[in-house]
Amino acid sequence: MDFFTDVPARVAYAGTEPEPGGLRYHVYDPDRTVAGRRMEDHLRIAVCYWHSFNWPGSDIFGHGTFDRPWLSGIGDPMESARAKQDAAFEFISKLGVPYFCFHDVDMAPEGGTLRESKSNLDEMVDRAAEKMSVTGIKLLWGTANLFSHPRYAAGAATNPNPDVFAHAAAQVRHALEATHKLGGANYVLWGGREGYETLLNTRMKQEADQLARFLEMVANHKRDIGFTGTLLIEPKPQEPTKHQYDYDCAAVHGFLDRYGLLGDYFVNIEVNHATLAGHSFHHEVAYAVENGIFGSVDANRGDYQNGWDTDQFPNSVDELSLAVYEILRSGGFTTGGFNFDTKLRRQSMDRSDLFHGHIGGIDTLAQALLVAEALLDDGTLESVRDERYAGWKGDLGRQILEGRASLAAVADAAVASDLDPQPVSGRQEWLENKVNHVIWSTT
Ligand code: XLS
Ligand code: NI
Ligand code: NI
Repeated sequence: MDFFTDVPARVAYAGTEPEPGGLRYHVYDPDRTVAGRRMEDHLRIAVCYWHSFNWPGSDIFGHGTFDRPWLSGIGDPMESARAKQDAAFEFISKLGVPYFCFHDVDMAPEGGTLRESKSNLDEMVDRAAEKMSVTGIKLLWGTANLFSHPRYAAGAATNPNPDVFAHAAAQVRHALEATHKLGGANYVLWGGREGYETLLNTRMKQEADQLARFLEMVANHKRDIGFTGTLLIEPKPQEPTKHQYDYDCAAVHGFLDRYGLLGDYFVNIEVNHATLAGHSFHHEVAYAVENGIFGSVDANRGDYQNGWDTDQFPNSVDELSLAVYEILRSGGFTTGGFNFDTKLRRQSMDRSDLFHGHIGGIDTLAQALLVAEALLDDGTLESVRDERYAGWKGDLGRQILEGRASLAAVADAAVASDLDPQPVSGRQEWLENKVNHVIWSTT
């Protein structure tokens, strides 16, 4: 069944052709070469199943507003799931992007038992595999929803009840195997309720031990089944819980290090989660890249006046360019990509609004990629950093970093030579101007 009949078979690149704002890309040109790779291969764009096809536009104060016929009135839950899958693949294929992402419960309805849920998912995964082979659409990542059902109200792996842990294990095992079957490039774990509502009833260390054990089991199972994709943890500081353990990249990094899981897990950084944690997206990407845990990105942004996860489509080149620059200078994505974990606003109720949201977000990312390439070619940021830290390549710097100097030795030498280092300018405004000039002149 076709659902987006007003939209051409493929949203095309129209360059600088007039009529911006139509169903055309104005920057995203999949075949254009940027820093030695096709634009499509750099950005590795994915559409998400949940907000785009499984969400009716409801919020905590009101019902769904969207025109989504596959969500209502099409037969039994499996019949609806099939219609939803038709809509999803029609949309992604018309949008012309290479990937999608899903949770188990987005793709197939939960059954009355684990066994029934598994058989529903198996059927829908086989159907998805067929659609993927016909359309060429690939899976960026799969995941399990361990946060919607009331059984997970007190967490999944961090639940005080080990039966809930075991239920989550069954769900993740199956979602991981489904991801493997569909040739997924990654598998994501977002710990939506792996946190607490109140410390009055919570043992943090006990819960962290449980979570680490869970992650270790998942990594072992990945090896057992021969899944070669990357396991990703998606940090978020809070919402729905008051406090989420995977607070930000630094907290996840520390956790992985503490439990011997470094190398098994990387991070999926969401722009909106970075800002909720009080960081910039640029900060989170730079932290992950420099510490060797960078994996993938959820490109949805927040709203500066709202303190929750509004999941909006990215629309600021200025904000994204520096983060994309960090990704590009580190060699770009390996298995990761830009997933649109994005929600339309509740008043954007037409089916075509889903296209406009994605088209604008994808063009924004494409423009940020061009700016990142220009910043790399320009080289100023790199040479300024090199110069700023040059002292650490000298004798004193090397002795300190290589652990060959004691505090007393360094102190004695400083006193003996009457050391009197002079402060130098960090040139922040000059650098900011430089970045702006590159942004303004990039086409
Ligand atoms: C919620 C998260 C979620 C994950 C996948 O805030 O972003 O959508 O990406 O479970
Ligand atoms: Ni996300
Ligand atoms: Ni989110």
